[in-house]
Amino acid sequence: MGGGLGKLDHTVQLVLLGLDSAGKTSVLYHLKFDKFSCTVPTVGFNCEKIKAKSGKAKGTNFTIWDIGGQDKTRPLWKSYLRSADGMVFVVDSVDTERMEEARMELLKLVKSPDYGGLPLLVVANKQDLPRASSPEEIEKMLTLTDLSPGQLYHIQPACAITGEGLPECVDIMYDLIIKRRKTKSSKKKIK
Ligand code: G3D
Ligand code: MG
Repeated sequence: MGGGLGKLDHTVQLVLLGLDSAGKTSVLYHLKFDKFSCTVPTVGFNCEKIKAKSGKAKGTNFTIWDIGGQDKTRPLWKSYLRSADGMVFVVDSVDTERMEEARMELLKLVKSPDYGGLPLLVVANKQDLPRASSPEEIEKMLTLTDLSPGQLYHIQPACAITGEGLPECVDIMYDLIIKRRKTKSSKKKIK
């Protein structure tokens, strides 16, 4: 690893999670190919490697695992978390009916022993649709402010069709991972 605390010079491993049809695979393909690609419901998982092209993360390699969101794959989520540097949780900003289900899944993940305090980026996807809830509303619906005080998180509005908001996701995640690394290192020093 190396590289000091202000820069990441290893490949960053991210897991992309969320309910089925939230837009995870669309987000992944937009990050990879810079354009919208038709998706089919993910069976098993998709994995793509991307290199950040701009911002602070420029030049950093990311491996992103999109693990499907159907009920039967949910028990698999935890094992991917153990080797991850951060979690991206995608929500459909229009689907308020399933927001409670998304909240429960998210909390289950964050509170699981495998989570280990990973930085969390919530992508409020489908912001192009007229009835999309705002990131602030989604933050409330997902009760993100109730997470433990040490849990680093950020909520980012996005649209996986146009790609709006997605380049920022890479930079925000990068920042959160560095922040967490600094906190971990200062805790070690205090001990
Ligand atoms: P998933 O991988 O989380 O299951 P997908 O979700 O990426 O397969 O997307 C599910 C559906 O939502 C797809 O539509 C996809 O085109 C659509 N979608 C994804 N992101 C956005 C977005 O930002 N805006 C809008 N309007 N639609 C989006 P279909 O029709 O193929 O089911
Ligand atoms: Mg998918």
